[in-house]
Amino acid sequence: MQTITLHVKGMSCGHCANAIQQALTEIGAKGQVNLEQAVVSATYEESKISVSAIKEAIEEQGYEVVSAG
Ligand SMILES: [Cu+2]
Repeated sequence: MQTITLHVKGMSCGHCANAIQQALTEIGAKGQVNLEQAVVSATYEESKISVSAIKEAIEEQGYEVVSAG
């Protein structure tokens, strides 16, 4: 398992956090959102999911991933 920290623009409330967490669950990752820091921690299996898939899942919900690492 691998965990990455993504800085995400546009998250403002619990609805945003839920939308992102659910989108990550749908691709088989586990997301944890920190609204104050505008950070999403994603835990995933490297052999199954790519970082770009994680970014895409977040951006499809309407948020901007400004950095991932
Ligand atoms: Cu919101």
